[in-house]
Amino acid sequence: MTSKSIDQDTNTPLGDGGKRYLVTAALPYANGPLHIGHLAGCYIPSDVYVRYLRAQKKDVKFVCGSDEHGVPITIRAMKEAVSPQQVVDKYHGMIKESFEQMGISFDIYSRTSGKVHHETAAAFFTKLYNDGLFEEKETEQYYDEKAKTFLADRYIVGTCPVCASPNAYGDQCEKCGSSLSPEQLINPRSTLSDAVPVKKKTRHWYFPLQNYEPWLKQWILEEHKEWKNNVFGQCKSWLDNGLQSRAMTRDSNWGIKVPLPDAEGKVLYVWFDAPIGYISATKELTDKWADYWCKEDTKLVHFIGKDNIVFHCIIFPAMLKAHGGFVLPDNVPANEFLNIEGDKVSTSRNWAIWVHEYIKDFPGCEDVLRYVLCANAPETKDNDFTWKDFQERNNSELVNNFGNFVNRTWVLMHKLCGGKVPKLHDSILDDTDKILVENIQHSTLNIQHSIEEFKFRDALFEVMMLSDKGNKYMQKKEPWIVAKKLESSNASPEGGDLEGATQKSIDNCLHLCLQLTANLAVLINPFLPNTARKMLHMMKVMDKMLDWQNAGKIKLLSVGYSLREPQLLFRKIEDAEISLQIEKLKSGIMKTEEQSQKSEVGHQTSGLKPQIQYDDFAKLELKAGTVTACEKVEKTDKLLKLEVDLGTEKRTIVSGIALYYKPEEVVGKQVIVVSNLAARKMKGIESQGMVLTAEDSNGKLHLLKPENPVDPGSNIS
Ligand code: B3M
Ligand code: ZN
Repeated sequence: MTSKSIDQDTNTPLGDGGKRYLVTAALPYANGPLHIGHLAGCYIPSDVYVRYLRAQKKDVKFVCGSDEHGVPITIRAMKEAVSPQQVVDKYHGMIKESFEQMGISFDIYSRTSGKVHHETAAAFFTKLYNDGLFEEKETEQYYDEKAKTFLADRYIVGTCPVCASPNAYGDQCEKCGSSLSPEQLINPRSTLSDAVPVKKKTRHWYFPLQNYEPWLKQWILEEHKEWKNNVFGQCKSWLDNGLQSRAMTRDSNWGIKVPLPDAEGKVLYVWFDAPIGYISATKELTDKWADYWCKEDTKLVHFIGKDNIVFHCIIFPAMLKAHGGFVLPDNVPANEFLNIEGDKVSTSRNWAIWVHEYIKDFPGCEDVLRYVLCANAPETKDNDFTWKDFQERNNSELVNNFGNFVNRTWVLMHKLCGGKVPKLHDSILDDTDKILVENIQHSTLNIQHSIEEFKFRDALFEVMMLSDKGNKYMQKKEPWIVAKKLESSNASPEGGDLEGATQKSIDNCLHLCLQLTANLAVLINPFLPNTARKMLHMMKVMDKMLDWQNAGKIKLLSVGYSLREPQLLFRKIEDAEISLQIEKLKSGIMKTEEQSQKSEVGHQTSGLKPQIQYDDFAKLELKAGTVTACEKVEKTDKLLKLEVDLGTEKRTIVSGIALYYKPEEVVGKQVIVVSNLAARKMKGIESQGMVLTAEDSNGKLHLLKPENPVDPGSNIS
């Protein structure tokens, strides 16, 4: 093989006629910090793809931003007892910073509370409205009469009909995972006011998805058979089940106001406005936004998690089609979910690894996380992240394979070749050398094909295989042994020929290892950009070397060029660091379990209660009372019926303490009564108030009483 044939161009273009690309990554809700499940789901893959396209010199824009509307935000605001605006301001900033630190290279990270977005989304709605594409319908929905507001499913809690957890939401029970509708909850209550919700009529604008069904079937099931199996499969099942009208507005005061005259208190449905956020972000990014959204030769790619498939493959495309004038997604490569240590990520249970904490705990190891999340990405099925696997991959794959190859090459080049790129002696290239060169070219093609097919795990694996081949090549060539031989032959009088041949073979080995290192920098760059930069520094070359067209070439470093000292690319991660992380994960979840137990004391409902003002507390009337009679409520295990003397009156109160007290134990005790609580029927008995209890760590309830006896009816404050 001659050096000319070695250096042939192995890069096929993307085969897309030089299209322009618009790549989007799902807009994360600004209701909490970023966790590694987010990164694995769509931000690492989209970033790898975009970095690859940029290295291919493609015209590409990469847009994202915070999703700042909808119920997730208002719920968080309630939890933190602040306004929705404060919530989004806080988390937008945190999320943006985490993305930057992880090297997610958006061209713009916008937010849906921005002016451009409000205008864009409202105009989109108006266009569909003016074209007569919405159906206006009146339906009955749950309403909180105290808080004077309609309730989204998430705002309703009650007892789960499946597992009897007292804190199930109107759409899902987080304890047993059942998905529910508010009608199924036993004793439903509003999380806003604790009121029992009532059904009330409300008017909304519905988008008739069924009208787009034939077109969607043709477009997805016939024209996009190449979409990933998980994505195609979900679309098919939605389409097979038949589509229905979907409300595109909600009753709320947080969101984008419905741009119609008589629509007070109505906002756009968050899943109507959020995807339009991709358009608004592009508008903010460039005056040429319409090139990316309206010109047919744009390739629009949405990276998302699997729970967003229907919105990106069915609803948003139908909206775009209805509006007209926009391109449709070319592909929607959705990932499945990443579990942690065998368990589903749950932010409410704090079973999550937060990106900002990782960055603090492992400074300078951002690429390691990128590596592990990509090497173990949930591309075709849910996958598990474990700290042990993280350590193992770092130590054996990054440190011992990739890092080791680069380091060895550098150390030996300094030792045996005077710190300069040695010559390549074509005349003595042997099969081992030629195979290495072929491997570089072959891997390059495999890597680019895998990336273009959104198979980032395979692509990264191929890069690692190539550096492994480098290690094996070096091991076979053993330039350090050759050098020893050379040294000893120098001492012998007839060493002449041997000397020439061996120095040449050392040169060839290190020349090829250096060219391989340069290739590895190009190939690893989309995945581990910081590592690629470090390698550039060691090679004293410019960013331009990372252009994809250089991949597969073996003349990237010129003969005689002097290179810097080696710099370690990765460090070993110790057992102690890993144990610490595992402990941290487990103690995080323990803390939240303790907190939620505490919040259940006194039969609190949800642990979601916002802070209250003194005036709220003052609405409660609490009195001391004395129990004068008590009996079990028939046909229940848990309830006792108490007669309580409140001084001026007697009350009947039903209390759930039968498992802990015999009726005769209660008679004569002083108790604390919520005396202005609306009466409630329990098992046919009207309960006229509530007695307060404390729950111990075994879940046992203890009646509360004044420290010393007081007159019945005494005020408690
Ligand atoms: N914020 C949902 C999510 O984070 C949503 C994505 C919007 S993309 C337009 O799962
Ligand atoms: Zn349940």
